[in-house]
This record gives sequence, structure tokens and C-alpha cells, in this order.
Amino acid sequence: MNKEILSGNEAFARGAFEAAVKVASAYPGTPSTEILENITRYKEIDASWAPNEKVALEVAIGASFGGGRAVACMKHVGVNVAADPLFTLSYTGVGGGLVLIVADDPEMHSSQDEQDSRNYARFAKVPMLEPADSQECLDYTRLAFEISEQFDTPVMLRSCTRISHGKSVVQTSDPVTGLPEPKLVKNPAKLVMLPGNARVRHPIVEERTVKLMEYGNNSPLNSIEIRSAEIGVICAGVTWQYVREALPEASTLKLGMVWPLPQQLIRDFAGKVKKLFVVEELDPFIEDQVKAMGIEVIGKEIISLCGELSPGRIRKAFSDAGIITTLPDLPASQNIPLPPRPPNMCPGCPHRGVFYQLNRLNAYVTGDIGCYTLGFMPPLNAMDTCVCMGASISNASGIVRVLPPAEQQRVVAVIGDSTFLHTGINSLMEMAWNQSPATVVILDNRITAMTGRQENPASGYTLDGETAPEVNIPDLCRALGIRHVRVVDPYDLEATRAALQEEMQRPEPSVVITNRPCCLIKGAGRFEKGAILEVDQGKCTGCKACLRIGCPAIEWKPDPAGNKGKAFIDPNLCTGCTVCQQLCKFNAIGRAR
Ligand SMILES: Cc1ncc(C[n+]2csc(CCOP(=O)(O)OP(=O)(O)O)c2C)c(N)n1
Repeated sequence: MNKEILSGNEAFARGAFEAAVKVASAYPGTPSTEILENITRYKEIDASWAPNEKVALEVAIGASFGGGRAVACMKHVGVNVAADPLFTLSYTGVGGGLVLIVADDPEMHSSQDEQDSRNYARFAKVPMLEPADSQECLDYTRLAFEISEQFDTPVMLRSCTRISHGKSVVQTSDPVTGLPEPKLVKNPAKLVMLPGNARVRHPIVEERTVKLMEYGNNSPLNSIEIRSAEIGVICAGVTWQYVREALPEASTLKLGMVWPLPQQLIRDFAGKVKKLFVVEELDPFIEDQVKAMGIEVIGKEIISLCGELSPGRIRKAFSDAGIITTLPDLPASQNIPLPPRPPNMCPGCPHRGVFYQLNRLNAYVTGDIGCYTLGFMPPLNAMDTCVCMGASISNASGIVRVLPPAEQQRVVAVIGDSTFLHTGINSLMEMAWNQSPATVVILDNRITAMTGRQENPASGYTLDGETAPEVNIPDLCRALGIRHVRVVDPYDLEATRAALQEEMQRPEPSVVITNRPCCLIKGAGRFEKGAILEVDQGKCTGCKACLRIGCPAIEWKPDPAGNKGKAFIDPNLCTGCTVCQQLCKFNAIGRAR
């Protein structure tokens, strides 16, 4: 027993340890990434990255079928990728307990959409718990495994950015003991989901939901707290925290289990308050069901469907609707506007030169998700689409089919190494198979940079830093049927331009792979800083050519006398990549003396 200050993600990891989890698998994605990273603290757990979320869940399912407790972690969009096994897992049930932790990102701090994962729990017919602080992250993780085994079901745990990244005090405990040892048990009628067996399982799943609802009616997970009888608010997770702060007098029904909903408890609560509200982020998930129960309730009439909530936003919604009259002062921290800080590629990022050249070649770039999505930003302005991980290549393959040959040549798909291995491989297989005449650029910076530099199957290391076999990306592309595969140095602007131009003109699919590591990964064979560069102020003509790559290390200094300004390189930021040097026609950029 110990008290610690933990983030939600650290507490999930601790919960997995205390629940005696045997196997943990995940694919990184903000805000879920640190769950698996923190699980590596506990050597009792076999923890590893998977190439994508579907594989992560399937690894956990295998461990569970073998009788071990298992956890899979992902961000909300990861559940889209893992949905196929999830839905059938609901039918098979589990061996050892299985928990899927999903972290949503309302407000899209770091995501391409803000889907509400509670819909997946209902859709896949699996229970979902939603913790409201780090202590509950730990406690609910432990409890989720018990529910999983008691009801023979996977259990989803829903987090969000604030719960995952916020910190609070947590009481830790010793791990559970006495769980059955994993072993192989044959039970094909339950685990082989062909139609005849699945038909038997479906009614079992429906009965399970009824039993889980009953469990929820009587579980301390869901609790009524009566304060003033004027206003009653149903809420869950982080929203409960906001409601307590925004409407301190309101009575609350705090739901720790958001699917299935405890209908009897909801009716009891509705009978105790004069006006009933649901305050929830994103979809009217609870509200619609309460309305379907024939209970009068106000929800999205006053609370936005979009973005995050906060105590201030809730208070404003209630006061705009005339439900509360006085607006207590907001904490000062909520009133300070922060200076804008647009995202940018790092100084020395190997992606920069590729986008510079794609722009100059007037390419139409079907993009993908990673640091390189920033190629969309000015001054590079070289990304035209970005849908989801892996979509760049298949989007390119589709777009060329509707274009005349001259336009087809402009189409270039751009994808990172981790994203290529996540879901790009299938798309390249399609492109090669159907001979779509587009060019694919794989930006191999040897790491999953965007989410904080996680290893991937081509990086040569595992989650715990052990060396591992590396996927050979050029060979893989050839094996998929691409005949023209070439590797270029993205710091060499002319070579990059020549390679892109040549491949774009080719009337068949081809792949260009860049070979410089992310400038934030250190270690043998990884990023090495070059000589720091400086601008010779005497030679600089103020032409601004070097600014066209948007490197944060290059500043523009206006001339105080009103003449043309000059470029200046911040020696603390420069990594010596030389891309700006290659752009300077006046030889004004050279090694710092
Ligand atoms: C389905 C899904 N899972 C996870 C993520 C989070 N995510 C965004 S980009 C990315 C990978 C980026 O790595 P890479 O393709 O190597 O590009 P880099 O950032 O290194 O340039 C991940 C994991 C996501 N957006 N969608």
C-alpha cells in the first residue's frame, strides 16, 4: 500500500500490474500511448508494440484464450482498426480476463476526428467503464478484469485526454494472487465463430447485457449523490468532475459503467430531482437512452455536440439557458488566452526537403498521418488530402483512375514508415496489383515520431529496447509487386527532386524511400548532428529563399534602417542538415566558425 501521484495512463498501467495481467499489446496514439510505456515498468507483464491496433487486440485475445489476463490499449480511432476482432470477441467471450483501454480525444488535441467510443461498447455489446480520476483508472482496471471473467466478456475502459494526462493521488495495492495458471483448453464450440456456433453465442451475449445492466443497478460503480433537489445531472468520467465544479449544488448520478446503463438507478434518480439533465461530451449517448426510457431530460439542447467540456463551458450553458442565474468567478487559469503556437516540423526534420520539392514539382499529394502531415502547412503547402492511417496510397490509387494521364503524373502518396507498416502495406499491394500509375514516397525516419518516438517493426528495436529483426522496406515493396523502388537521401535536395520527377513520369506504380532518421532519435546508427551552419551577413542578399522551407532555426531579422532584412540561423536549433544551404544561391550559408 502506497500513495503516489499518477497520471491516468500511469494508473491504468499500475492497475494492469495489480490485476496480474500477463500480456499487454498496443499501438501508439495520443492520448493512450503512455499506458503501454508505463506497463514496461512491471517486468511481470509481457508488453510489446503491435504494428496496428487490430493486431494488438488479437494478441491480447490469444493470451486471453490461453487463460492469461490481457490488456490492449489504443486511441479512439484505433478501435476502428480493431473493430473486426472486437465484435466477434464479444461472442466468444474470454478465457483469462480481457480489457481494452481506449482513450478518446474530445476537442481533437491530436486527432483527425473526435468520435465517441461509447458507441462501440453498445455496438459490440460489451460493457464499458469510465473512470473520473487516476484512482478510478487503477481501481476500474482491476475491477474490469473481475467483470470480464465473471460475465465472460471483454470489458472496455474509456479514458479521454484529460483523464489520461491529468494527475491525481492514487492509493496502490499489491497485485492479486491465486489466479488460475494459463493452459490450453479446447473449446471450439465457443471459440470457432462459424455461423452455427455464432448463432448459439448471440443469445448468450444478449442475456449477458441484461445481467450486466442488473449488475450496474446494484454496483458502487454507479452512485447517486443527492444535494439540492432542484437540479439533477447524470454524468460520467471527467464530466462528473466538471459538473461538481460548475454546479456544486446539483445532485448527481455518477456513472462508472456507461454501458449498459443502469436503467432502474436512472429511474430512481429521475424521481428524486425536479429537473433532470445529462451532461456528456460529444454524443447524446446517455441522453438518447434516457429519453427512450420515457424520462424527460435536457441534454444537447444546451450542451454542445462538439469539443471538450469544462466547468466554464457547463456553467455558461446552464446560465445561457436561464437554469442558473449567477455565474461564480472562473478560476483565473481558465481566463488567460495562450499565445498561438502553430505546429511545425523540427529543425533538421528529414521530411522538410521532400515537401519542398513536391511543392516545386506541382505534385498533388495524397497524405497520411504522422509528423509529415505538417507538410500541409505553409510555406511547404504540399499536402492535399489526409483521411486516416494508410489511406494515402489507396487514395492515390483511386484518384488516378479518374484522371487523364497528364494529371495522373502529378499524384504522389506520402506515408511514414510506421504508418506504412500499420495499414499502408495492404494499400501498396492493391496499387501494385492493379498497376495504378502513381508514385509513393515512404518517409522512413526509422521511428514512429509523431506519437513520441515509439519503435516499429522496421526500426530494429522492441518496446523494451532489445534489438529485433528489421522489416526491409525496399524488399517488402518489391515483394508486394512494385518494380521500381529507389532509396534517396532527403537532405540531398537535387537527388530528391530528380528521383521524384523521374518516378512521377513513370506510367506505372513506383516507390521512393527516404533514408534519414528522425532528428530526435539518438543512438548508434541513428541521428547524428552535422556541423552547425551560419549566415554570412555580408553575403546574405535578403532574398528569403532559405525561408521557403519553414525551418524554425532560421529567423528573419528586419533591418532597423529600413533596408532589406537578413536571415539568421539560431545555433541552438540548427542541426546542420544543410537543406537551407543548398537553397542559397549566394553561398551565404556555411559552417559556423
Ligand atoms: C488508427 C490510428 N492509430 C494511431 C494513430 C496515432 N498516430 C498518428 S500518426 C502515427 C504514426 C506516425 O509515424 P510515422 O508514420 O512513422 O510518421 P512520423 O511521425 O515518424 O513522421 C500514429 C501512431 C492514429 N492517428 N490513427
